[in-house]
Amino acid sequence: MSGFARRLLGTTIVTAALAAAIAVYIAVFLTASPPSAGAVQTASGPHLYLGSVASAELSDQHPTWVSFYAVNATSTRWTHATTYVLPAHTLVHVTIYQFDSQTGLRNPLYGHATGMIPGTYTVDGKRVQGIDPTTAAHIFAVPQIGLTVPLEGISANAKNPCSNAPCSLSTAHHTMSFAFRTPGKGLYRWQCFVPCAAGFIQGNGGPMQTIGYMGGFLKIV
Ligand SMILES: [Cu+2]
Repeated sequence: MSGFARRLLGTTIVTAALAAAIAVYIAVFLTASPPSAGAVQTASGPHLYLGSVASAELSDQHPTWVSFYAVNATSTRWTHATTYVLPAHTLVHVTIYQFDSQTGLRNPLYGHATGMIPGTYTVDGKRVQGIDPTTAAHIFAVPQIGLTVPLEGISANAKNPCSNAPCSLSTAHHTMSFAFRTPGKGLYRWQCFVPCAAGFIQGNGGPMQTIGYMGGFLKIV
C-alpha cells in the first residue's frame, strides 16, 4: 500500500469512528429526556403520590443512591421519575411516603413547612407546622413558588426498615401530606436540601446533583 493510500484509509477509519460516536451521542444523550409521571385523578382532584428511599432499585444505574420515586396510592407501583406533570392553577394533593433514615438539616429553617395551603401539612395524619430539623431525611422544595416540605426520617432503631426501592407500606416509613395550588404553565425546579448523599463531599454530590434522584421538575401544563 502506498503512503497516500494508507493515509486515506487511516483518515476514513477515524472519520467513520467519529461520525459513529456523534451518532451515538445524539441518539443516547441528546434525544433522551428523564422519565416523567403524573398525578392520580381522585374525587378531590389530582393527587400526586411519591416515595423517598435510602437506596434506588437494585437494577438501577446507581443502586446505592438515595432517591425519589413516583408511586401509586398503595405504594405498590413504583416509577423512577422525578419530573412530575401537573395541571396549572389547580389544587393538588400530595402524599409522600418517606422510608429513609434521619440525616438532619444544616439550616433548621427548612424544618418549617411553607408554601402549601395553610393547615394541610400533616405527618402521619397529624396536622403540624413542621418537624424537628434534626429528624429530616429529605425535603421536597420548590424554591420558585416558596414551597418547602420537610420529610421526617425513620428512627435509627426502627423495626423493619426498607433497603432498596420499591418499598412496601409494611416497612418503616413516615407519611407526609399537603395540598398546594400549582402556578402557571412552566418548568419549576424542585430539589432536596438535606445533605443526604452519603459518601459524597458534604453530602451534596451524586444523587443531590443528578436529575432523577434528589431533584427534578414540576412540569406545569
Ligand atoms: Cu435528600
